[in-house]
Amino acid sequence: MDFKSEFKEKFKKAKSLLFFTGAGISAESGIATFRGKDGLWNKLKPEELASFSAFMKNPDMVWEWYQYRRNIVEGTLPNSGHYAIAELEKYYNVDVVTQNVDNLHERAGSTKIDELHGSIVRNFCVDCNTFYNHQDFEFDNKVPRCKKCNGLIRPDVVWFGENLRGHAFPNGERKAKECDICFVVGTSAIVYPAAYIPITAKQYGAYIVEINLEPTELSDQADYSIYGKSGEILPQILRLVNNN
Ligand code: BV8
Ligand code: ZN
Repeated sequence: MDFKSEFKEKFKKAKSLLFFTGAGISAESGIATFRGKDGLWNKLKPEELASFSAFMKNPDMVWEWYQYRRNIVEGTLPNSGHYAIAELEKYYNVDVVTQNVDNLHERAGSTKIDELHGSIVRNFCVDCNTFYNHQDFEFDNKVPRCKKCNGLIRPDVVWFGENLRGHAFPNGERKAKECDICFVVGTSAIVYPAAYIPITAKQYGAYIVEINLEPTELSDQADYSIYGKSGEILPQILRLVNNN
């Protein structure tokens, strides 16, 4: 693939890269996206599953949906897009700010990751906040109870209507202000406040490169939109380093 010379110039001079990723970067690993044609949410509305009220109304149903997704995630591997981002750490300061909860960036070897929407591999008790991982007990399709207080255990993901937890979002904003190039990979860029990340990067002078199959809400903010599969495009961007 021949990239436009303006991008090649910026890429050569850059010191700090930010990768803002969404479900599309994991599509080639076999994990369905949310809003695509076979999207996870086509069948059910997000509010029916990814919200605290849905969980409290029907904990077993929401737990079972996450178990289903956990099993898919456990059966998949990072793809060449995740690995290319991890490999770029050898040549640049690379930060990953992801909306994904599938842990694939970490499994591909990226070392600086902010998970804006949490992670499907962690769980915690809604009453006493005790954390539980897979190793702690055998998960089945019924919502588990906390060993300490018998409270309901939920996945450590951010649901609709919930504030983002921890330092992920402030960290992501700080990195957006400092990066030279912000790659926006595989996201429809409609979920907020996550979608503010590339907008902040743009406001602070970063060069915005969108990698997606099609135009998105963010496309008019992008300096360069590269259409295609991220699993094919990112390794070609990595190869630019060796040609520099
Ligand atoms: C909150 C975790 C404060 C659970 C998810 C403005 C400001 C603040 C809030 C809002 C606002 N406007 C609206 C809101 C409310 C809401 C929101 O954003 N709603 C949207 C739908 C309009 N936001 C919230 O509720 C957030 N909390 O704001 O707190 C607050 C508090 C109280 C009351 C009000 C506000 C919390 C949002 C977090 C929700 N949790 N996930 C779980 O995963 O189960 S969101 C979910 O969507 C996932 O995290 C996912 O990552 C995220 C974004 O989706 P994408 O990753 O972009 O995936 P999608 O399928 O949409 O797109 C995939 C893309 O990839 C496509 O473009 C496709 O073309 C492309 N693609 C496919 N294959 C490939 C590819 N590209 C390249 N290569 C390929 N091979
Ligand atoms: Zn508890």
